[in-house]
Amino acid sequence: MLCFHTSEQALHAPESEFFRGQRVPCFENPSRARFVEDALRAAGHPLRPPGVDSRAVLSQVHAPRYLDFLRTAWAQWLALDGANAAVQPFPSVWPVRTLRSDVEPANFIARLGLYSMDNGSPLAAGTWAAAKAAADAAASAAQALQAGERAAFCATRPPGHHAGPDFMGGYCFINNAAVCAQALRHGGAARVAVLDVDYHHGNGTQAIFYDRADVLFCSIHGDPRTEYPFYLGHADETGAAAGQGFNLNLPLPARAGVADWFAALEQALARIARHGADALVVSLGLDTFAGDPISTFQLQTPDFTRLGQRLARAGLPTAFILEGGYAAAELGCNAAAVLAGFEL
Ligand code: SP5
Ligand code: ZN
Repeated sequence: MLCFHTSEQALHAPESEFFRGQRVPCFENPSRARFVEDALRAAGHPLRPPGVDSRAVLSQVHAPRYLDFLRTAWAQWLALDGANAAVQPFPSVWPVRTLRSDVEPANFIARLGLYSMDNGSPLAAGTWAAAKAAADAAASAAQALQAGERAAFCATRPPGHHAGPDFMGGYCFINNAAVCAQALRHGGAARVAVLDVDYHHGNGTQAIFYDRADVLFCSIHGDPRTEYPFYLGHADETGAAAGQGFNLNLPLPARAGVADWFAALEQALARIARHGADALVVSLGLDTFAGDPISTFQLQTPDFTRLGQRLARAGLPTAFILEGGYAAAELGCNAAAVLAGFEL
């Protein structure tokens, strides 16, 4: 399968995140992509850098002032104090209900909070370069499908599905799956489906397409009553305005078993078939793996082969975008298992 990778991914090297008040090493780190690249290469898949500039598509899925902030955030941070080069900033204040988000504060940390949903996604010197390269790969995957490829895989990071129209969070900055779906629409696909199988609900992707009927969003994830991102992903979120009926959430309880997970997959694929999509974008989180350190589902490596096989049976041009998955050493063989199943 045609695979895209980016050397820029290594430039986004977040050091730590907070867990129960303590700093712990960031689960989302450059080794993840290296494990995936190595496994794909070993399995004989071609790995290429992206050839498409996603710039025109980015402003169709994200707010211009958010993109301006992300692109210049590190320079703004350094402008405060040259010593900040050695420090990765976190937000500490957010415009929640009753507070205003229309006025950009002059204070950098306040701006960082305005454009963040959590304090779990540290900015690094190369965050913009890495996120933009991953978005370019997503746009390149869309172009490959339009040129007649059956499928393409983006072995990229940082992930994207928590990034909303104007905010980062959940290790995500630019919504790569949304970029891919929008690029497919731009390139002539009348209807696109996004299937999000990451352990966590793809709140950003849902928000970006919530009032649209042309892009169907389906997600299987841990119940937000107990699992991140907590504030979106319930079954009663079915879309708004023209998008009413074009959002399907299939939350499963924490620790749900493999049979329940594949039953939810059948429900999602039935809805996708009814959509009459011209192309499928898979937000491929591999944090449903039993060995994942921050998640509770039970999938084993052979289940990822079964997933790939089932997705191939949907019969659609398919772009896979890597999202989460934090058992880094097993990430490569699990990703390769999906591709092997798809090509069986
Ligand atoms: C793309 C993606 O998968 N983002 C997930 C972001 C999750 N961030 C919150 C992590 C909370 C860690 N909880 C650890 C529980 C260990 N038992
Ligand atoms: Zn996840």
